[in-house]
Amino acid sequence: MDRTLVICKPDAVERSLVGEIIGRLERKGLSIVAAELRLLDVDTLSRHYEEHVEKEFYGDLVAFMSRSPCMVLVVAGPENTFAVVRSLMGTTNPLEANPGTIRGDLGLVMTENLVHGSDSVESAEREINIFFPGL
Ligand code: 3AN
Repeated sequence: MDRTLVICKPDAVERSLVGEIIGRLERKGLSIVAAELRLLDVDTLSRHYEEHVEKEFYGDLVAFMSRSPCMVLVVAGPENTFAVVRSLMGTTNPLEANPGTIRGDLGLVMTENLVHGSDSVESAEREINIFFPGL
């Protein structure tokens, strides 16, 4: 089994799309192995988004991600499960994401793009350790 971190972002929780997103992951055949509705703090977000801390959009990203709770998930499946989740998510900008993907079907705004998925096996283990240490 391989595993990856998925975050249903505040916009997804506010819009009651968590069930829709988890349903898509489950219908694909992936398993939910941990889940918690959690209000993320600035310190946790700075660890999670360490590669973006210097970017000009970082302040807006943190303000958005901490404005209301996220549903944080660990998802398990076959080798390279991170890549399966990323293909279900669609590209970062929902305006460019393909129909059939979570972002392509459900999103319209760059920052408010509904979902996060780890971008490599290494990122997945690093991020799972931030949100679910010891899992
Ligand atoms: P992804 O979530 O597709 O892996 P990343 O890791 O490049 O994308 O970016 C993390 C988050 O930062 C994105 N989900 C998006 O909300 C935000 N973001 C990325 N690039 C930009 C940008 N150029 N302008 C505004 N927000 C951005």
